[in-house]
Amino acid sequence: MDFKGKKVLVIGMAKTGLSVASFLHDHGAEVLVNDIKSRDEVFEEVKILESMGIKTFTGGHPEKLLDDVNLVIPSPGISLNIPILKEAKLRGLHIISELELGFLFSRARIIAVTGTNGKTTTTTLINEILKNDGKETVAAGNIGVPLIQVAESVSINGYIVTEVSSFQLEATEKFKPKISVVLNITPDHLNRHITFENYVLAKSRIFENQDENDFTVLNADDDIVRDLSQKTRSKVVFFSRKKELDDGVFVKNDVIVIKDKDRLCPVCHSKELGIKGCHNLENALAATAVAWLCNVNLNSLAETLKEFQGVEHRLEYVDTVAGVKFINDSKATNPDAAIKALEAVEEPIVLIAGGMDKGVNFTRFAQSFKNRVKALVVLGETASKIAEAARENGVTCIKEVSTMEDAVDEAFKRAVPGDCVLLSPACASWDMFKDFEERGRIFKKSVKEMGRK
Ligand code: UMA
Repeated sequence: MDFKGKKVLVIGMAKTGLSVASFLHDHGAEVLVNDIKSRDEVFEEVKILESMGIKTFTGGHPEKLLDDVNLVIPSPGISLNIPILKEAKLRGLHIISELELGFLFSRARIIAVTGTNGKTTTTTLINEILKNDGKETVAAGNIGVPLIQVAESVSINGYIVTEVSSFQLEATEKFKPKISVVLNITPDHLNRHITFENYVLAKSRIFENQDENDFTVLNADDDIVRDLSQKTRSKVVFFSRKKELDDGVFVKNDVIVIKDKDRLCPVCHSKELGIKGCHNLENALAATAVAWLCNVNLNSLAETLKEFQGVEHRLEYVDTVAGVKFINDSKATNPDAAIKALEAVEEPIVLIAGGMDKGVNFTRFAQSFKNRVKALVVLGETASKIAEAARENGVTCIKEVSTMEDAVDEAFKRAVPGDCVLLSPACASWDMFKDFEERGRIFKKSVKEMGRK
């Protein structure tokens, strides 16, 4: 792609928009960055862009911005159905995601990881495994570092382990990872994709362009993911936590094994994994499958699987105050992720949940409270929805609050030594916080301050 003399409209002025704009500007394009927020709200971003000589337009998405434009790159958080993007489609303009742009400029082998839950943990773990085996590798994508930011920096012999979301996959064309991974698919982001089928279709785009020289790693225990094997042209490698496979990665007598035709290679004991819980075992199995495809030394792989302790905001231990353990699982932005957290915690739980309403149902979430959640503190747009589902499932101790600081105080009041206060919201954070990282940081700060008191 030659950008000299080309006019590009970048929509969204946050992480993605800033990276894309600066990349395209450096490659000779005339760039205009547009955001729905007012100039005051994106003051810092405007300052950065204008200091580079990049034009900005804030406070709306007027269609006149499309005039003379050659390419449109919306940020992942922006629906392709907003009027300006519908108009761009009508005008036949080229619309691609940042993921596509990053792919087009990468020379390295791309390992792409998607799924409703576990993406960030698995992406980070694969990157650690490859790094500890002496390979050139970088983690990027939905994890928080736009692919375009690292695309040109990794050599043809290296790897870019990319976390990809359904949002990013919606506007891809040629995106073709060497290895794609689909961990699990359960309902999420239905406010954007409208139906579960659309969500599955968006996820399936991860292997759309792969061929028989590429690999797709799939979870054999997830019916929807397993059936995707019929839709990919690449070689499928299954992993399973529940059953032995003819070929692939699974658990036999509590040992993680790789089965390659008649050869059975033990990797390490599943209880030795640094990350805990059934969902994390699945993440480790997926990472093992990728390591196998990348010819990682088995001793080095086992060492990393044992050492890796997980990532911030995912079942992250914060502190123990007066015998009460606090765990930050702010990344649980959907019910399924929060259910997995509830399963992983062994102590009686005082749960803090609630956040932005994405249109999902909380019945299954509330059913999973049985024998686990002794008290519930709710906040955010979904507070009463979750409280109602919990009441219908026999939870009587429920408190509604309006700040995270109050949530921590009220949860602590309802806990006794030996309990665990778990922040696992089951919802996105954008109703009250900038992102799930900010929500997790405020939770941790409140816990520390309460501990000091
Ligand atoms: N905006 C508009 N018009 C709109 C909507 C939004 O102009 O109609 C503007 C907002 O005002 C804001 C900007 O768009 O200024 C935000 O864009 P964005 O939401 O794409 O945010 P980025 O900071 O660019 O972050 C994105 C991903 N965000 C989303 O997909 C929502 C980040 O994933 C990702 O880390 C980052 O790119 C780098 O790749 C976050 C996420 O929550 C972690 N992802 C979802 C998830 O994991 O469930 C998919």
